[in-house]
Amino acid sequence: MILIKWRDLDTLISEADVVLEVVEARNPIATRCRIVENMVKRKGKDLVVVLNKCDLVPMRICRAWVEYLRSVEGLTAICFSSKIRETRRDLKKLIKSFSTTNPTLVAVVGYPKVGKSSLINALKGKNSASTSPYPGSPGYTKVSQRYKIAPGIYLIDTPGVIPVHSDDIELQIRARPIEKIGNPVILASKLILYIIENNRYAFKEAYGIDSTEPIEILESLAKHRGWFVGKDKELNISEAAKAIIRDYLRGRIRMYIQPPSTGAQTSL
Ligand SMILES: Nc1nc2c(ncn2[C@@H]2O[C@H](COP(=O)(O)OP(=O)(O)OP(=O)(O)O)[C@@H](O)[C@H]2O)c(=O)[nH]1
Ligand SMILES: [Mg+2]
Repeated sequence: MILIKWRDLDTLISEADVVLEVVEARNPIATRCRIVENMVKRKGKDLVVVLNKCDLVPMRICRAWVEYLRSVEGLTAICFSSKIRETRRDLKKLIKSFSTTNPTLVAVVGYPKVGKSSLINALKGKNSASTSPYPGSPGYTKVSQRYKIAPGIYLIDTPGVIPVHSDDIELQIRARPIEKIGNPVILASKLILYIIENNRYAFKEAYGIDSTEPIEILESLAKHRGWFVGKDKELNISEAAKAIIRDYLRGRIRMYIQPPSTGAQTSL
């Protein structure tokens, strides 16, 4: 799977006038990339944190995140969803307010699968940049490319960035194609616990499984879907593990992190 090279990112940020850092509204802190933010700051460029996929989160939560990032970190942030017209209009307006040169180059950066290319398509009003649901699945972004979204305003789509030192769960599920994950059961078990910590009923809502035990959940899903392996027809929990990682990435398992000011439930 091709990711953006640090050298290319450095050049891109140097050339850009504004940088949009796309993060998941479901989990903004764990999907932001501080190395990129520091590069942007060092180069004196404008940074906008886009809390994307806000359709997967109650609007009040997304707004509270915007307020948290503004008041605690002094960052400009905005709620966005390629599915909500009002947010498309707001983001376009914000980008235009930063546009002091002609042309204005806006770099769109972030972890794999946070929705960078989808955002560009939504602002362009046309499916020009290719997109895909899972890391490295056909259609993911392999090279940086410019897209004109308004007269004199160009958004630059980029391949995903992965920080070197981090073993965060949000990163681990995005760092490689799902079929290449070495031990999907271990990774999915960690993901399940993380999801349950933030939404006790997530697996009941998604699959009707009333358990909080990772292995029980995996077994139950495999049984329900009829996934068995070997001549002994053992439950194929490895397949169930991959399905859960895919479903989380696709937003089919409801989970979001609360911003600290509204009563944090998790380590931020
Ligand atoms: N619910 C929801 N899903 C979204 C939104 N934006 C993007 N997605 C989904 O997120 C997945 C990833 O979207 P992409 O636009 O390919 O993400 P990307 O950041 O460009 O990914 P890479 O090019 O691999 O780095 C796709 O399945 C999109 O349909 C959104 O606003 N809401
Ligand atoms: Mg892309």
